[in-house]
Amino acid sequence: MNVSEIIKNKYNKTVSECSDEEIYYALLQEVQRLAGEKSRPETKKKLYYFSAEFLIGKLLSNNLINLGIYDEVKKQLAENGKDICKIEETENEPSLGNGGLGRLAACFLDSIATLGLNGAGVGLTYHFGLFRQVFKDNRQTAVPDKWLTDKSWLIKTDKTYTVNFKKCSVTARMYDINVTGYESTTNKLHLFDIETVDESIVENGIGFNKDDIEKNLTLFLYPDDSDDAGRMLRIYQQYLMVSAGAQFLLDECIAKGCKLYDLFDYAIIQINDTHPTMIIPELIRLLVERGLEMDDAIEAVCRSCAYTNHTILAEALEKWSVDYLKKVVPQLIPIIEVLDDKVRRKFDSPEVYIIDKDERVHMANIDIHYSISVNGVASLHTDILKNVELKKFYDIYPEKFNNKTNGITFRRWLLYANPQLAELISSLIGNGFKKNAAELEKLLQFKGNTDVLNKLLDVKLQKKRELKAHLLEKQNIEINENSIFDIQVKRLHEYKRQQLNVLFIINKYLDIKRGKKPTTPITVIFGAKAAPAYVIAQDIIHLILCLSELINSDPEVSPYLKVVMTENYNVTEAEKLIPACDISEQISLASKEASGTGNMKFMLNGAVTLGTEDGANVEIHELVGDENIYIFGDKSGEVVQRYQRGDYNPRRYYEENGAVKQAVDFIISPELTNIGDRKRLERLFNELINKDWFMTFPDFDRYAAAREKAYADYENRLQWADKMLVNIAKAGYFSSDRTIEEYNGDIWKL
Ligand code: 26Q
Repeated sequence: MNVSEIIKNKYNKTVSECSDEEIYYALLQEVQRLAGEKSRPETKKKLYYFSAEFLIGKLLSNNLINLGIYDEVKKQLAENGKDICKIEETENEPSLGNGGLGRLAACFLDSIATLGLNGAGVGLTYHFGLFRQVFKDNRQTAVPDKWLTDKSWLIKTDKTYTVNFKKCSVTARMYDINVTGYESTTNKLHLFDIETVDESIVENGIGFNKDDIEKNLTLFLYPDDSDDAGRMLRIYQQYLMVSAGAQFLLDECIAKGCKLYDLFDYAIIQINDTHPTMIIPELIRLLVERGLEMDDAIEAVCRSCAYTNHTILAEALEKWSVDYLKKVVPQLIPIIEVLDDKVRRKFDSPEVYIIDKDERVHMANIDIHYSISVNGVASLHTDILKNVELKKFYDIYPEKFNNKTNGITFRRWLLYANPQLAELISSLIGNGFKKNAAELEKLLQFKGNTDVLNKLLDVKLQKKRELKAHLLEKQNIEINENSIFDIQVKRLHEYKRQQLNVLFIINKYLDIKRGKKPTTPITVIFGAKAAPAYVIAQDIIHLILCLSELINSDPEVSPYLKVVMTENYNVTEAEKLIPACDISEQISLASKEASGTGNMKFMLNGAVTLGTEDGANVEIHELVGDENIYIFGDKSGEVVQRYQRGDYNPRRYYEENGAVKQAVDFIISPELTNIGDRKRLERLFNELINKDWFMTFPDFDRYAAAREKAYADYENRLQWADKMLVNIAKAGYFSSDRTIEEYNGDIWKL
C-alpha cells in the first residue's frame, strides 16, 4: 500500500498536511477495498453465528494486521511525521457487547475467517452500544456512547426484510462489516437495523421512551442481565434479529439449490446463549409458510441448529411469559405450543417442559430439545451442566452435550496489543506461532535462561510504562512502574467477587498504616462497568472509588499501595491494561464463572493467575502446573453442596474471623463514610454480613495467603520471569483457532 498516493488521490494533499481524522478515513476506505478483494467464495454449507452481541473493538489496526500491511503502513506514516496510534485514537470503538459473550463472538469471527471457513455473524446494529461510564462523586454515571457515524465500518446493503410484530411492521436493512482473516479471506458480519430509529429521543443519561418501538428498537444494547426495565423491548430486538436473519439465510440457501426439507445441508446456525433462541420457532414458521409439513419443518430446523450455554446463574437464564410474547410476536405462540406439546408427550418431568406451570417459556429448553448440540464453554462448566444444572436433559440427550473450551484471537491480544512481546517471541522461536499457536510451547526451552528472562522482564516494564503514561493522561493518576501491577478487569458482578479483592486491600491499607510495608509497592487496578439497575454492583464501585481516594491521598500509604479504577473499561482499554499486568485476578466463586476469557488474555501476556478453581482457570492450572499459578479457595463441588445444604452463615465468619471483621467493619468506618455515601456503604456492609451470597468470607484467609505468596515470589525476579514464560508458552491451547477447529470438527462440519 502506498499511503502518500492514496492520500494524494483522495484529498490532493500530502500526508503531513492531513489531519489524523482524514488519514483514518482514507485508510478505512482503502482497507475496505482490499478486504473486499479477498471475499470468500460461497460453498454449499455455511455457518450462521447468531448473537445479540459482537464486541469487536476498533477495526483499523486489526484489519491492517490481518491484511499483512500493518508494519508498512505504520512506517510510511512515521516517515511523514504521523503516529499510527494517534490516528487510531480517532476511531470510535463499537461497543456492541456487554462483556465475555460478545467479545467471544468477535474472537470467533476472526478465527472463522482466518481458518477460511464459510461463516458469517448475524446480529444487530445498536446506535448506542453499551453505555459510556463516567465517574462523578465516586459513583458511576452512564451516558450514551454514540459510536455510529457516517465514517464507520458499516457498509449499507440493498437487502431489506419485513419483520412483523403484533403492533407494527418494520423494515430491517442489512449492514455489513468486513471480517478480515489473518493472511486469509474475508467474511462478513451482518448487522440489522431499521431506518425509523430516532436518536433524538434519548434523554437524561441513557433514558428514552420505551413505548415507541419504531423509534427505539435498535437504539441501545441492553446493559446485561440485571435490568428489569424494558424487558419487552428486548424481545422486540431479539425477534428483529432472528426474523430478518432467518429470511436472509433462507434466501441464501434457496439460491444455492436448497429445497428447505434439506436445510441442514446448507446451513448450520450457532445460537449464542438463549438470546437468539426465537430463530427456532421463526424458521419453523417460515418453512411451514413456504409449504412444508409441520413435522418436516421441525426436523429440518432442529438438524440445523446448535446451542451454546454461557452461564449457570439461574437468574440469567431467559424465561419469557407467554403473555409478553403474545403481545409482541403472537405468530410464534402456536409454534412454541406445538414444540411444548411434543415434549410433554415424550417426557414426564416438568423440568424439561418448554412452557412451565406459570406460563413462562424457558428459552434454553427450546434450544436443548430442538437442536443437535448443546455445548458449555469450559470443561468444568460443561461438567456442571451435565451433572447438575441440566442433568435432566443430559439423561435424555447424552449425545448432544459437548465441551468447547473458549479461546481468544492471538492477532488482537498478542500481535496487536503487545508487539514487543510478539517480536521477542519471534526472535526466539520464529514466526510459526502466529499461525499455529501451539508452537508457543517451544519457548519452554528457555526456562532458566537468564538472558531471555531479562528480556521478558524488559518487555513487561515497557508495557507498564506505557500504561502509566496512559493513565496519567486519561485520569491524571500517577502510578509507579516498578510496583506490582495487580489487575482485575471484567464486568462488575457479585459472583466475580471484586468485593473480595477490596477486602484484601483494606487490610493491606491498615497493615501499612501500622507500619507493615510491602517490600515492593503494589498497584491494584480495577476496571468494571455495572448494569445501571444493579444496586449492589453500584455500591461496590462506590466503595472502590472511595477507597482509592482515601489511599491515594494518604502520603503514608500511597508510596506503597495505590488503587486505581480505570474509567469506561472496554476493549481498547483492555488492550492497554492486559500487557502491563503482573498478577491476574480471576477470583469468582468456584462454579459460577462459566469460562472467563480475560484469564486467557492475561496468561498470554505473561501475567500469573491468582484464582479459584473456576471456569477455564481449571484448565490453565492443569497446563501450567502448581508452580506457575496461585490457586485458592473452595472447589466447585464444595460450593454446590454448601448451596444445596443452605447452611452458609456469613455472620458466623464475620464474628469469628478477625481479619474478615476488620476489613468489613472498615466499610462503614469514619474514614470511608467521610468520603462516601453512608447509605450506600451501610447497605453493602449489611449485604455482606447478612447474605454474602457469593461466599467471600469462607475463601478470605486462603485468598489473602495466596496473594501474599504471589507478592513474596515476585521478589525473585528471575524465578517470577520463569513463571511468566511458562504461562506464555502454555497459552497456545487458548487460541480461538483451536476452539473454532473443534466447533467445526464436532458440530458445524463445514
Ligand atoms: C439476559 C436477559 C435480559 C437482558 C440481558 C441478558 C444477558 C445479556 C448478556 C445475559 C447474559 C449476557 C452475557 C453473558 C456473558 O457474557 N457470559 C460470559 O460468557 C463468556 C464467554 O463464554 C464466559 O467466558 C463468561 O464466563 C460468561 O460469564
